[in-house]
Amino acid sequence: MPVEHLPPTASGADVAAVLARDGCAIVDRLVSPSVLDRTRGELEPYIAATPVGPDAFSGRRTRRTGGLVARSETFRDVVRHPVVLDAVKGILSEATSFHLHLTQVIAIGPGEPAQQIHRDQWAFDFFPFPRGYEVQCNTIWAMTDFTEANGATRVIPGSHRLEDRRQFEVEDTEPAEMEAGSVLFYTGALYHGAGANVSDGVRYGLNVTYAVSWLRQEENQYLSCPFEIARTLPDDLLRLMGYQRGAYALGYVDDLRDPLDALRGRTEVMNTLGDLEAAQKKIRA
Ligand SMILES: O=C(O)CCC(=O)C(=O)O
Ligand SMILES: [Fe+2]
Repeated sequence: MPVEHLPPTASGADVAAVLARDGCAIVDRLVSPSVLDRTRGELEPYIAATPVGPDAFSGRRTRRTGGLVARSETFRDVVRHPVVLDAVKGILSEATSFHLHLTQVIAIGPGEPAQQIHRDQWAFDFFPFPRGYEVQCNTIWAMTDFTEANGATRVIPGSHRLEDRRQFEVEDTEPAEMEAGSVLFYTGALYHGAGANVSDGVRYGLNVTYAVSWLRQEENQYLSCPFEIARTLPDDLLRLMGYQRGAYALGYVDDLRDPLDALRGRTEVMNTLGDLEAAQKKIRA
């Protein structure tokens, strides 16, 4: 079964519906490729300085460059694309809130073999989340065209419903081919992996993942983005990065202060009402 492609006019709810059904979806040309070219241009010195991976899973011919909120101004809009945020909210609807999990340019060099097929949510120490309960929503933006030859992500549509810890081969998967500017969504439960790059060019993907805010972030946003930069960022971006309480109280600072207030140097005690109401609703549900 191939990956479903949605037009650039799709809403976040449309994407979430396909994600719930298939575990993956592509939105074609959601942004102009020039936006991702600009992002890549801003990141180029960091990408050039990034060493290749230390093992087969990371990819010995693959560079993974992170810290993107701090390093690219254009990325700060990409990470908050409204269709993406609506889709993430839709698929992670069981949780009170979600946050950024990791930001990474994945540059797969020529000659890189295919990555092992896996679920990204195995990162949570292989905890067996209930089937159908999604905790993570991933995006990978095509900075260059994604073709089968250059290492387009390989996916198994519908596999988010399968049992855990399965082993699959590349032959069981489909390449998520898409034009630059398009974005592949896949949940943390979907079996997938980076494809082999048998072309002579580098495949650039922009991997931005989101998770429910009661799980620890894979990329530590508080340390990946220096405080001097964080203090200059808008509130909604900071909340997305984790400067907010997850659920009712997770992540508060000292005397029940909101993390954003703490970052901004404000001293008042947090207003708990909004989250308390949400928590009480869950108890009643
Ligand atoms: O780069 C890709 O296409 C996917 C990479 C991936 O799945 C991973 O590193 O977890
Ligand atoms: Fe993955």
